Amino acid sequence: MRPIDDSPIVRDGKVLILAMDHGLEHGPVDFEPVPETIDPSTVFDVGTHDAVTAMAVQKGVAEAYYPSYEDDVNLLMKLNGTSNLWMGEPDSAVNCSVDYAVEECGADALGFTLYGGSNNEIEMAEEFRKAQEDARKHDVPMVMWSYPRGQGLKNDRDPETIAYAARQALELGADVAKVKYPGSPENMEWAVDAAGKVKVVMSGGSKTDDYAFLKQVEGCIAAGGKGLAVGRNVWQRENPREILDALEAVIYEGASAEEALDR
Ligand code: FBP
Repeated sequence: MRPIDDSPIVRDGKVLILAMDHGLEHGPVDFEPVPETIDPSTVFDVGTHDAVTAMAVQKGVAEAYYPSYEDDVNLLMKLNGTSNLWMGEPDSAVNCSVDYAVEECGADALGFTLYGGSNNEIEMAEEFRKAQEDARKHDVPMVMWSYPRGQGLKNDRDPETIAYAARQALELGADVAKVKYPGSPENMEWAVDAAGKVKVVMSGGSKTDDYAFLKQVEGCIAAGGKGLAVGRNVWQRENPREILDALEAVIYEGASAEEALDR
């Protein structure tokens, strides 16, 4: 198995995934703040920034747009996903096979959502087992969107819950765990420890101001987190390249939020 640090989606041990699966997960409403982003090419253009190590998209977007970007962007194919129209207990349909993602679409990495704590967790974990083993056969890394949620869960950002989410990624064989930021560097450190050798990255979340966002990323890196998987906090900005410049400084150069904004 190729070490994760040798994967094209890793730069100096760190990862910055630009996610654009929101059209499926949330609907077109997420593109309204910057209407040009309704065109996936606009976001792929942003994904050519050096700070971005991979773009996470669903199969349909990959098929239609990635061929124009394969020289400049690494593809992280999201294998499952659900629309916001689904009103049942959290679940995520498997929309793409590993073989199709790697062999037909040229994926450099794979992504899979697990809703731990959902009544559908058992089926989702079984689906993940197949995807993870297929990923190993192709020697491509697997990123788990590890998002506990569902009937039994009161607070999906509780530090213990986030640490459990990070640990689930290790136990089930992911290479990278994408978790919600649990509120402080200390809490993040517990999640990082729980994940062992798995790289823990924080989820971007809804758009906040530059300083608040960069401060969280700084806290994540200080806690041993390995980067970020972000969507709205980048492409809902009028100048997404500016925030990527700042993220590059914080994630790869260890700059503080203040230093990154002063540059
Ligand atoms: P954001 O940085 O915009 O939160 O995107 C990260 C992400 O995980 C996307 O891949 C996904 O579409 C979205 O968040 C799901 O968010 P949630 O399930 O919390 O609504």
